[in-house]
Amino acid sequence: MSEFSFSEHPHKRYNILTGEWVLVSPHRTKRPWQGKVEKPDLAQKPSYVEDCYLCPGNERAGGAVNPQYDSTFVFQNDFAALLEDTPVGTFEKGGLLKAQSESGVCKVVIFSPDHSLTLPLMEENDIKKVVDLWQNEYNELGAREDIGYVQIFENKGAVMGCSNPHPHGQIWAQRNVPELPARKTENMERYYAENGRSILSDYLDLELKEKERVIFKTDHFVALVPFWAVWPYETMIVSKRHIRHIGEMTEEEKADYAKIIKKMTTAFDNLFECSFPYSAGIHQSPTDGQEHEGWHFHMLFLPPLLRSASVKKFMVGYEMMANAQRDITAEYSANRLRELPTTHYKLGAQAENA
Ligand code: H2U
Repeated sequence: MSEFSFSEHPHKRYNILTGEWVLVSPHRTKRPWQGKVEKPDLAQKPSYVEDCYLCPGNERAGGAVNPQYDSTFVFQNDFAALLEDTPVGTFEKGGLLKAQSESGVCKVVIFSPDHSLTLPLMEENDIKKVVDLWQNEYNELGAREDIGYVQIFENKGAVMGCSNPHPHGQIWAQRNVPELPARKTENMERYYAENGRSILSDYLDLELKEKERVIFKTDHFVALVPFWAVWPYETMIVSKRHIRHIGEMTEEEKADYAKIIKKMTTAFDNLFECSFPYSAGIHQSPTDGQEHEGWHFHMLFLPPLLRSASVKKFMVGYEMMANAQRDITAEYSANRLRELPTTHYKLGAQAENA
């Protein structure tokens, strides 16, 4: 029998942040693929849509009217999943039925007044304003006694359940630290206690030496496909400096963060020449009053597409019953994303037609 090679043989990879495994089956990528490849999406969307509940000056579903905002705009979600005035309480029966009350604040963050834009099509300066807003919200919500964790995220594309193409994201801030960030807290802090260094600083050093999973670097950030990625083109943006949360970012770092967000989302759109759907979110230290010295800021992009603008990966069957699984390796995905043009395909087409 030949020697084990993770580019050839089925294997499991370990996620050092969550403690979960993913099954990788690289040999399956040798299956023939003659599926469809769509024409590039070159449709020009309007900048303002009369019945869009997020456009400036329009009425929202709950009856409130948006101001004539000209940059970013944040408001309390009219259909919030968490409510501020929920009393603290627990429920327990025979150790078998357990419940705990949860309170919090849900907000909607509009990235731009222009309905036709998405992050990759926005100017870096305007993405920086979104980053500024995220920083303010993290600082303000996180300072509250009743908020232990602030989750900033974006659902993009109908396939991800996004309700409206107007560029926007959300913030859910709550009393207790939710599942995934809680698991990351445990693993990051154990590593820090044992090694005196952030686990992601050490991981980044290793990835920068190995190079094969790094997509690109800017002055202060690195974009890479994590060794343990589950989604075909899952990527992570990690700060080079060990910062625990967005509140610690300097002006220069925020501008650079906007730059790498634009680069990353442009590469995504260019991959299948479509507005690339994903769920993206920031993982950072809880705001529960503890120091969290081991926490290291990072952002995750979890896109569902696999082979084209419409062929997505399904997390079904074995994945639902047993374990996450992928075919193409993280190294293959990083290589594809790295080699894409740096100009957005739509902007390239505009330049050609000019
Ligand atoms: P998505 O990011 O998944 O598209 O969700 C948009 C949010 O906007 C959703 O949580 C809220 C919905 O409750 N919303 C309002 O707060 N006001 C509205 O007028 C419509 C949608």
